[in-house]
Amino acid sequence: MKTVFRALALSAACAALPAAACAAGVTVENPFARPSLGAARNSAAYMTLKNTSGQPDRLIRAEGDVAAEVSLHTHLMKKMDGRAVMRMRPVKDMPIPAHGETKLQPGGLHIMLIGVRKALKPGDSFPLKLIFAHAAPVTVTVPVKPLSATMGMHKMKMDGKMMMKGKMAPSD
Ligand SMILES: [Cu+2]
Repeated sequence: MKTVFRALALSAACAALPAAACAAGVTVENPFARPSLGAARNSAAYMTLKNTSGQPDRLIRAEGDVAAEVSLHTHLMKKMDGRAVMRMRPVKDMPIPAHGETKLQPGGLHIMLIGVRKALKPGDSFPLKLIFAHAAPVTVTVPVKPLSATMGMHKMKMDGKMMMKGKMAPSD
């Protein structure tokens, strides 16, 4: 099931903006988050960002009341004691190519939710506001999916490419 959210504020804002800015647009497909686990109270949100315009754009911030801290993160593989270990780190922004897309997915780019205000369970949902360098802000409703559904891609990717050297660290 795919859900498409469109940038709504564009037409209203267009009158006041140069033509190039009016053309800017990002749509969000298939947003989802994983449940928060145990006492850690952390979660992560994933989605596909599609740039419908002819100019590159960037996701520069995400905002929401769902967690004490909402930040842009990526995963990196690091070697520790000869083993490959997943580590997260914040990123300044997430580039979205002109007429292209950027996928936020388990094991890669994600919107980190640190300190969720209440435990997130499958079936819950919450709003998240996405702020872009050019396109109008988009607020999406993010459903929480079961861990098995959100880890599926992660596992496949890891098994295929990166599991040769041993254990994964717990990753958010
Ligand atoms: Cu993270």
